[in-house]
Amino acid sequence: MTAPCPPRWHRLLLTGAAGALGRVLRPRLAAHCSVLRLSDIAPLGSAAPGEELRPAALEDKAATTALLEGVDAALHFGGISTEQPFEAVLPANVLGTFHVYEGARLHGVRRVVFASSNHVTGFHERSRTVGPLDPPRPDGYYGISKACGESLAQFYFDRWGIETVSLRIGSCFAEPRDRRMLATWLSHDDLGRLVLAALAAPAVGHTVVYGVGANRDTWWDDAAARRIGFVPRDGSERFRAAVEAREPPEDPSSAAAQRQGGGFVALGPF
Ligand code: NAI
Ligand code: 15L
Repeated sequence: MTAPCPPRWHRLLLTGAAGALGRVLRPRLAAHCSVLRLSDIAPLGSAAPGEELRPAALEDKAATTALLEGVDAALHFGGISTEQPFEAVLPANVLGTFHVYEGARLHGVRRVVFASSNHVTGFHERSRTVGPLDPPRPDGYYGISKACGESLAQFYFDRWGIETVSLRIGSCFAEPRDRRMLATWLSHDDLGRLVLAALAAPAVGHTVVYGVGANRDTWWDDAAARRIGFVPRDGSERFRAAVEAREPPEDPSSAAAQRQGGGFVALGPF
């Protein structure tokens, strides 16, 4: 009988662990670390063997910086995940991400995987293929907050040598929910593979990658994702017939249909 491989990391931190993607990652990370430290402001359930529950609000600097003590790497998935007034987004996403990086600096953590978003570039036209080197064109306050998070990641690498892979995740759901998501969808299993690649890739500095599946149509350059070793296995095509039967065609004259961010580009004012 082959002995199981020892886990690659001793302790990993996952913020946003009670959220949709946190719940996807929690079981997928278990085999890869001896201790999985889980944090959120929402209830985390009970700890499984090898799990540490550490509730914290990202706005709370002392509590959030303390989360980083003794961890090998942090997966920062906590925060506001939808378009909301800037007054709501700013403390959770900008101050909160600053606190995660300060914790990394104070406690010598060398690697962060940051859940950024495709909404950093959501105002680009769908007719373009956009890559990490193209200018950000956030499609709202949420996208602006993720662009700030990426700037924090770049600064903490340039100033302190803390490496980050910023994941501009497309639409990570069990299935694509609308016609736009046929191009932006990322399966839960591919998210797990992407996060493990981002943790393990050597010498990433600050690397920005789009997190998108093997979909027929795409608006994003996937070369950087391939460079960190991520190759998606799931594509949206098997859902196309059902999505197109269920969802009316987008109005081609609308901004939402023309821009990559979809409906986010037309939300507000709040
Ligand atoms: P979610 O909203 O389900 O989970 C976010 C979690 O963060 C929640 O459990 C919430 O309680 C926690 N949180 C919110 N404010 C907080 C605060 N002030 N302090 C501590 N915890 C706080 O979102 P989801 O879908 O799980 O997304 C996870 C991350 O991935 C988010 O950062 C989101 O912006 C990003 N993302 C998700 C995409 C998706 O398709 N699900 C696409 C692109 C990015
Ligand atoms: C995101 O950034 C959101 O967190 C998620 O809920 C989806 O709206 C996704 O983008 C998307 O663009 O579909």
